[in-house]
Amino acid sequence: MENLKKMVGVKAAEFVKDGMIVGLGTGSTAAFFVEELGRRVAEESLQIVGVTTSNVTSAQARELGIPLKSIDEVDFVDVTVDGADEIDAQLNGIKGGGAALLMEKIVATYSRDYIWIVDASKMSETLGTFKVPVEVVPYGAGQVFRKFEQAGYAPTWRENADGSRLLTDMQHYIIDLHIDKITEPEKLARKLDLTVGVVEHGLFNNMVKKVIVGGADGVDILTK
Ligand code: ABF
Repeated sequence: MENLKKMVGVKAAEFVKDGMIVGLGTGSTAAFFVEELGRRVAEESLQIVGVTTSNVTSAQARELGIPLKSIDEVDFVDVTVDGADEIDAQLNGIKGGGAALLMEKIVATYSRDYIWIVDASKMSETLGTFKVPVEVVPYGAGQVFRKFEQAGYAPTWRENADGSRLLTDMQHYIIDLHIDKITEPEKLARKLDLTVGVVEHGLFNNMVKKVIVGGADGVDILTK
């Protein structure tokens, strides 16, 4: 599996040219992409500026000598490459398994090209195998949780290893929704967007432009 992740991470780096501003995603697959960029910065003097999507990615980029700017220090991002948790046949996706969905969606929003890199296990006909993370402000989060229970979304709190409630980089909670078949992800996204106290959610509908999938017989590039 690691070799598939490395394969798609290296493939995605081919879309990065000198002088680009690059959104650096989160997760183990995106880490291979960032590692490949670091190699090219060191060995080929690739000139880029990185915009990160989480504290974890920032730390990795700094270690690799990739110059970083915040999203507000650039006019736009040329290309963002990120992982995903589940992708359906329409290339809608669920992200946020790594609790970085808010910063990931912000950077993706200001990216001219937006690429997901996944191993083939992430591809589904319909979303729902993976939980839908919903980022909520702490004040009133209990009320939001109860609303989700009443809606039949089988919510659970995202927790740290010690059982305490996880706080995201932006100091919010995450409530994970367990909905078996999400046949209308845009309809669900609208409901979540209209729920007071919800900051953002892990449904990334109609956003990605390319999906690079690593499977047993090589790399596939799906385009939207
Ligand atoms: C991140 O990548 C998250 O949105 C998503 O949960 C994660 C997937 O990580 P991995 O590539 O390790 O499966 O962008």
